[in-house]
Amino acid sequence: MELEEESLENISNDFERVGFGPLYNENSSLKGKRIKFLDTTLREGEQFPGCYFTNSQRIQIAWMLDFIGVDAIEISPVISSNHLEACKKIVKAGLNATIVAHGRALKDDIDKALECDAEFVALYHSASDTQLKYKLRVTREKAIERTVSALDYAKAHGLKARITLEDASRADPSYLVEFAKRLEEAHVDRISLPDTVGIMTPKGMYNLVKTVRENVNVPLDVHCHNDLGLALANSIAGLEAGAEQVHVSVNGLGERTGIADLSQTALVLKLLYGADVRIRFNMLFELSRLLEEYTRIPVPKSMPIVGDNAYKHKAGTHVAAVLRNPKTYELISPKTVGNKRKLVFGGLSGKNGAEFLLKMFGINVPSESEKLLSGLKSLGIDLFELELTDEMEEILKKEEFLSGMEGGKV
Ligand code: HCA
Ligand code: CU
Repeated sequence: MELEEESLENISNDFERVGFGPLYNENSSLKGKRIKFLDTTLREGEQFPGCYFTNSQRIQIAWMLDFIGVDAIEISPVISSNHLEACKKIVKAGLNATIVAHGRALKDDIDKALECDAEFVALYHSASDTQLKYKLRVTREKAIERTVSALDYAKAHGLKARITLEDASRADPSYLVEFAKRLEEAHVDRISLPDTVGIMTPKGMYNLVKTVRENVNVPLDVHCHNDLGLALANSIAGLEAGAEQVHVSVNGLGERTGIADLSQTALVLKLLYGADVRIRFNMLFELSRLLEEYTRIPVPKSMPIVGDNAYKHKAGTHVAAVLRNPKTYELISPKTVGNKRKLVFGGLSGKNGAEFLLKMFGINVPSESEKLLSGLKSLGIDLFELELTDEMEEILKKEEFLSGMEGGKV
């Protein structure tokens, strides 16, 4: 029997999976709304300490991101001649995703984007007094003038332009609105509102985006840092307030503790909010591992969705339940995102797990499984783990495990 691949559509309509949970989730403005993804692994991601790429890796990553379905890929051509070369090659590759050349709101950086033939630039300029005073040593008015003149220069050269109001979350709201209005007058194409130091609560991020949204009619991006672990929640809140593009990176890579992770953002938006997310979910695991290999930065086992533990079951009661029907402890099938289901055997194993192990060796004697179980318990460690391949799950069904499954779907 063919094992069906579950789509996320099926899962959100699968009552056994979602149960009554959705009753508690308020109806969101994101339901059915198309959310755009800008992946900045090649720009923000490379700012993760220890992360750097070769140019062939950069190009390979861009191809993968494009295949996975992100709307925009951000890269900075201004960092080095290698980055410039990579940006040129990625623009030339003719991907579906828009290539966004990131740099400062300076003529020189815009010239680099032009040299790459990029169609879209993203120019950042600080908006908080702290950064204006200590980082740039400019007045508020000078900051607006500079940015508008960089924007004029970019537009005069036929570029589409996003302006990032860096450190937006710490900026004076009235100044932030004034800045955004001046950019709108100068025909900016998008404005990015970053929580640069990760100080927002979800409600705060909602209010920040809403404030700007109510004052300018320009598409907004959200870019949330994870310093306190709220990057994902804050990004979603910003989208609920009307931003329509979210910045993500693979494995959440980025400066310090990084930004919202691509897999988590995509899955939460699709599964929990019912948003229109055009990402190939079944490639997420592979993409995450590709980045782990290139960066040599390990993906934590506990990482949601793509982590090694995401679909691994250990306690005896859990293993027993999963062996009957994985829906008991899994909110999606690991296959949906390209990950694998695993079982741990050792000190926390139970009767069903021990029976299962022996059955695999053709031993179907209850007293033997009791011996095995007491052996495992006296060892008291996690002895080994087993990955449940499709073939193994077929065998399991013949052996009357997974008996709670309907239609062979796991
Ligand atoms: C940076 C700052 C930035 C910009 C975000 C953006 C931030 O490292 O250049 O361009 O949308 O977090 O403010 O990453
Ligand atoms: Cu950032």
